[in-house]
Amino acid sequence: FKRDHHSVGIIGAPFSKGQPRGGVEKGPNVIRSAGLADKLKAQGCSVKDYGNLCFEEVPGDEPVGRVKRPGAVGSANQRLAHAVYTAKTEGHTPLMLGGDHSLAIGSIHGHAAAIPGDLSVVWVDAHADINTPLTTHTGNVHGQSMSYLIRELQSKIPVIPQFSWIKPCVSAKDIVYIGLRDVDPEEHYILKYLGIKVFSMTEVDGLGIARVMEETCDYLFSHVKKPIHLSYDIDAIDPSLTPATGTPAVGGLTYREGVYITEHICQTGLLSAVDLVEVNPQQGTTEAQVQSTVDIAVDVLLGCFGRRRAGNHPADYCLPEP
Ligand code: 6HN
Ligand code: MN
Ligand code: MN
Ligand code: MN
Repeated sequence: FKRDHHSVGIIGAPFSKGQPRGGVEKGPNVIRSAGLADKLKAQGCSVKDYGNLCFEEVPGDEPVGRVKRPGAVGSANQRLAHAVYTAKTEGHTPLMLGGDHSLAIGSIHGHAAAIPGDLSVVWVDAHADINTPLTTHTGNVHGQSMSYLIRELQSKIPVIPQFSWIKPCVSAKDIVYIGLRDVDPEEHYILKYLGIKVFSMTEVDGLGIARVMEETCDYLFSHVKKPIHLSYDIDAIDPSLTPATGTPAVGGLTYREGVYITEHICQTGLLSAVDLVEVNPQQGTTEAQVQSTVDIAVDVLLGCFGRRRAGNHPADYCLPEP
């Protein structure tokens, strides 16, 4: 059992153009305002906040095929990849606060570039986000992120000039999905075709979250233990708890399951970078809905970085003497 002390490198990515709804660019600031950095420090982490990235306007950003906003999505992710690479190289565990889930392209790309070997990806989401530019129905890149990163899928990806900097850097066998329940037919085919490991909500129901996490780690660690990239879409949690998100799907993870995933991954000692995406304060209908979504996002992140529900104390704590 390892208890590692992370130095967390927070990177705000206020980007929304991987999908059509405004508001998700406010995610980084609402999550910070809930006290994330102080809470991480209180549980023994060091924190470096790199602030929010600035993303440029891309004029005349016409679709390429079905893919919407390729210029904005391409350049934002290229910038993010550099920021994650820098944070990782400076010795921090990058924590990317989105923004929409198209940002996983840059985050995973920058992470992969900063480590010597391959990484593994744990993707916690209601959705698989694995449409190719040719299978997508919506054209939204947040539903396609993984397709650009998986080596085995590249023969199916047409050229998009704005994405030409992306080098596929993840093997299909190094990916585990948890929480799926809203998967397009073409995505379902891709998951089977590539033999990707999936724990949908059916497996969470059947096995329980403890076995799901045990099997996730057995699967990922069966060869070499690779650093883990955790990409956590807040819509993995049930929308009764986290309603302030753009593409809610009924029948999601409970609070306890959502936090258990992070506690378990933390204790592997292999967590190497984290994304927390799709918190959209404008999608909540009441202030309480927004607060609940943000508070749960913070608890998920505290779980990633050492918080345990059994209680916590500093390693150097001494009982006061009478
Ligand atoms: N997300 N499968 C749908 C699409 O547009 O391709 C939904 C994607 C949701 C993406 O939640 O990050
Ligand atoms: Mn997603
Ligand atoms: Mn590498
Ligand atoms: Mn999702």
